[in-house]
Amino acid sequence: MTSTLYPTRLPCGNRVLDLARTHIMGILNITPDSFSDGGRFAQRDAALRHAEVMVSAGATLIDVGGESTRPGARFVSPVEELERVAPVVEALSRELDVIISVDTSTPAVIRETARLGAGLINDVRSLRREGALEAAVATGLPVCLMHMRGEPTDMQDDPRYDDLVGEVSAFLQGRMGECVTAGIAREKIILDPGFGFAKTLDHNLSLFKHMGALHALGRPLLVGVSRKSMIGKVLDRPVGGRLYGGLALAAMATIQGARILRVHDVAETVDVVRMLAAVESAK
Ligand code: 7PJ
Repeated sequence: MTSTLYPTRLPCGNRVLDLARTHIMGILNITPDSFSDGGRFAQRDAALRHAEVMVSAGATLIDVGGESTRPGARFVSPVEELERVAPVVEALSRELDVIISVDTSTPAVIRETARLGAGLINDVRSLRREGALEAAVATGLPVCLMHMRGEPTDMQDDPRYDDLVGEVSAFLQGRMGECVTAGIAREKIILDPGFGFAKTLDHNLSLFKHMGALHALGRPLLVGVSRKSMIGKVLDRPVGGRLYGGLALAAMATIQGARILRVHDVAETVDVVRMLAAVESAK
């Protein structure tokens, strides 16, 4: 697993993430229309219990999301998104020893969840929504910037690249520059290739194979492929049958130096990462 070119201690609100090793981020969807949880964790208490299970299984981060970014998902108003996410962030912050990441592009959600104890802002739109960058700066929290083109509604309309890895890298470099100019320290930025976002199957596979090139940007990588269609397409499996494919990708991402794996299946992925770490640290 690659050595780091950056400081390994990342303060996330009142907790610290140690970037010397690979961490598991458990996905907590509070979205009635989310494609793999089907809204089962819509209620705050159910969400809290699900988060507790993920933390016991070894998740060091919980990613709370109130807006589905699946292609064709319904628009969620900022008020509705905040009503879904805020009670959960507040409860997690009170009850669990975990870094709370908030999967949002919405300025009001960024500001309010930071106040309630969030430790990381995870935005699939890389803070490009009006007011989002200013809101993120105001929180002082670290941010995860992800590559995507267009919006979830149109991102899968025939995406094309002349130089996939170069374009993803240039995009992330550009967003990182905007963030630094706006007042977010470079040391607070995490980068994500954005698997499944404005990419065909071939794009996803190629980007996965070459993700190591993104280390040249000098920041930790987050990888999210859990249960995604790139697994479904290769293996011809429905969402419920993508675990082993996802674990193979989790192992490969870890070996390529990814520092955060965003997953639904926490216990299984923790075993993968621990096993790799044991071999890695052997004589
Ligand atoms: C990602 C995400 C991802 C980051 C989603 C899904 C779609 N955030 N939010 N990276 N994917 N940073 O989980 O299938 O890949 S929502």
